[in-house]
Amino acid sequence: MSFTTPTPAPARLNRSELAVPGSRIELFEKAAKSKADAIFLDLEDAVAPRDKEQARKNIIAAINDIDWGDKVLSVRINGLDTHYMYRDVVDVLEQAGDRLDLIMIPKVGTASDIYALDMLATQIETAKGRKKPVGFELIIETALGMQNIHEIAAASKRNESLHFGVADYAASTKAMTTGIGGPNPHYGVLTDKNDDAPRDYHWGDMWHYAIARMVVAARANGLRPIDGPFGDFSDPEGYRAQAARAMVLGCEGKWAIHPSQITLANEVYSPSEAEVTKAKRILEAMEKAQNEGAGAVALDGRLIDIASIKQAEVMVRQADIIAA
Ligand code: 1VU
Ligand code: GLV
Ligand code: MG
Repeated sequence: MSFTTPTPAPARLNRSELAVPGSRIELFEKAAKSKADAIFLDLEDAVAPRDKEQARKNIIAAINDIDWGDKVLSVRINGLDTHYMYRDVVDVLEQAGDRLDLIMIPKVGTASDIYALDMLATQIETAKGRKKPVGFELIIETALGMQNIHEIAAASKRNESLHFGVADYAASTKAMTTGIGGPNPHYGVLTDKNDDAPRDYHWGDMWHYAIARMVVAARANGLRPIDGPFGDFSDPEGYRAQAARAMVLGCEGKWAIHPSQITLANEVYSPSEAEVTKAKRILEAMEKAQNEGAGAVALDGRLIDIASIKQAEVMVRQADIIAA
């Protein structure tokens, strides 16, 4: 290991994160009663400009009045390039009580964006005597943000998670696609015409680089990487596949833009009983091996060694957090 050890963000269950427009108050109670691990009440792109001020008031009242149970509760503020942002932060932090856990910051471009918000949040918390420092969840959804992701991830002790905002990212990088997440038929490879086998077209995952880069930046700084939206809420299989491929890369959860996606995310991001049993067998086998002075042994015809302990612990720890 390096002499530098990332400090982990507070451990929170973040398998599903439900997006709830701040202008639709009729959804708030339903969201609070849902099975989502986390909720963000939105002031940004799901709210039309004429509704922004009312949405802010709705959200403050909802944070104070609704029983959110043990959910992680967040507010997505407007971007730093808008005049809404300062009042989002000031009003929400001054008027919403300590039930608020996080502020979600969209379209983060540079570490200075986070510095500025940290300063503002710190001043408000000090002035108002807020007991619980608010954490930050950061959406990486622009080319600039993706370029500066490592500095952004390290920019504040308030940072808890990085989120991949696939829709804005596609727009920012001028990707020729109008879907929100998911594959595109033009992103694939055709097997070579000189090969003897019949030609075959393989779809690829056009978001692989972005998600893998986000996972590295998040983990190197002790943050949770979270996959963003999948717009086609009439396609549960598509959602499940997108969630699963981000999960195996290291993401801890995915947004739900519709209640039907919550259970799918919770299922995909909960290790199965078989996976947990296998991980526990690895830990037992390695404990035995180490007691006998061995570093590497065979289990079911496969190599396991000291790295396998750490891999298995990831699985068991997630199962423990879910069970708690
Ligand atoms: O069965 P009921 O009538 O009691 O309830 C409906 C509906 O009210 C409810 N519901 C929700 N509850 C809580 N949170 C939600 N976000 C939510 N959405 C719906 O579920 C029941 C079934 O709803 P539906 O199928 O009739 O859905 P609607 O036509 O009402 O709404 C669909 C949309 C997609 C518009 C709605 O789900 C929504 O607004 N989702 C969140 C959108 C959002 O926040 N977007 C920003 C994040 S994504 C991004 O920034 C980039 C793309
Ligand atoms: C989320 O905000 C997105 O742009 O996908
Ligand atoms: Mg966005």
